[in-house]
Amino acid sequence: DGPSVAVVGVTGAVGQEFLQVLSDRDFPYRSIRMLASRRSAGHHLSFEGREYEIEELVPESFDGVDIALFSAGGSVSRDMAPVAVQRGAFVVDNSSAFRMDPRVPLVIPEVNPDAMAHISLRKKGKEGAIIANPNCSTIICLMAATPLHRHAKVVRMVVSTYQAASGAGAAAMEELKLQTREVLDGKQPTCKIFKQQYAFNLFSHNAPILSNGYNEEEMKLVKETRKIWDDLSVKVTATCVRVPVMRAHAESINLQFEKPLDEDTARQILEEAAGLVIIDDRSSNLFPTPLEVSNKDDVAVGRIRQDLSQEGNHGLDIFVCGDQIRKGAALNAVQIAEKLL
Ligand code: 11C
Repeated sequence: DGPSVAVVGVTGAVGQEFLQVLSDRDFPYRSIRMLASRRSAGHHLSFEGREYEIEELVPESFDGVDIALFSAGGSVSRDMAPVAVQRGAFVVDNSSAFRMDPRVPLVIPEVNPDAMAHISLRKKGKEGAIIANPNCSTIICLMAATPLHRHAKVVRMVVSTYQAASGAGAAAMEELKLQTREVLDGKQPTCKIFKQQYAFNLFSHNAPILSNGYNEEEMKLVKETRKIWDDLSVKVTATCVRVPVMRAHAESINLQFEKPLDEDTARQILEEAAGLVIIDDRSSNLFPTPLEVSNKDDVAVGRIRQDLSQEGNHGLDIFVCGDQIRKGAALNAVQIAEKLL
């Protein structure tokens, strides 16, 4: 008899993936509540051979719930996660609402599990707690950068992302499909989610631009990396781009290290790291692709090479791909929930 679980935002792309991952990993739940907005309430869905009615998310939804997996956007999290905690639930929150709150651990289980070591179902009092899931770009980046950082200490990291439609939700994925058909049929593409043509194009990430010229997605990479590595001195800069790919992000990462690190040692470190797969076949020019990692748990790493612009083996370039909905969101959250057990 495992914990009682609630999935908040069950009709969304990540909500649906929560269910898939819970099932794939045989997560030992006692009961499960399917929660969404009023619009979806009353609809039915089947999961692991049972029919469930989707319930409207209200404060009482959390009575008796041990673990609530949230992916219904920042404002729902801001409103309802504290309510869930007050009613005794541990919230694993996929939104950005609490990530930078110093009281809230921001966790990638392969990277910084100790940040949530003090929180567990067995030690639960009357109130629960919030644990934040990092942004997908940060998770995918740090899965590969962290093992190298542990070895040679990253002093500066330059990230360029190629981000999939899924990061903007199920409606953006539908828009990409629709636009692709429309453009091939010679029609004007429908632009509802994004302001500009997405199919057969790419553009700077759609997150709001801040006064420093970075967009919010880029600043998440900067701030979340510092928090997860518990290192305020690490220098991070990023350029985030939306590309017409369905569900996996790619990232080019340039690393500068305090200590020398040669590419053979780096490859060996990455081969041994949990949650990574190496695709680095120079002779056939085969490296990670978003399609290769789609619907897979592992983040793929390739193009592992010395950065020739840095003296004395102090720099490396790598290219990573990871499924945005899975390791970038649902899988990471379920792994956090497993740690709570
Ligand atoms: C994207 N990472 O790929 C974004 C979406 O802070 O959880 C998720 C934003 C977040 O567009």
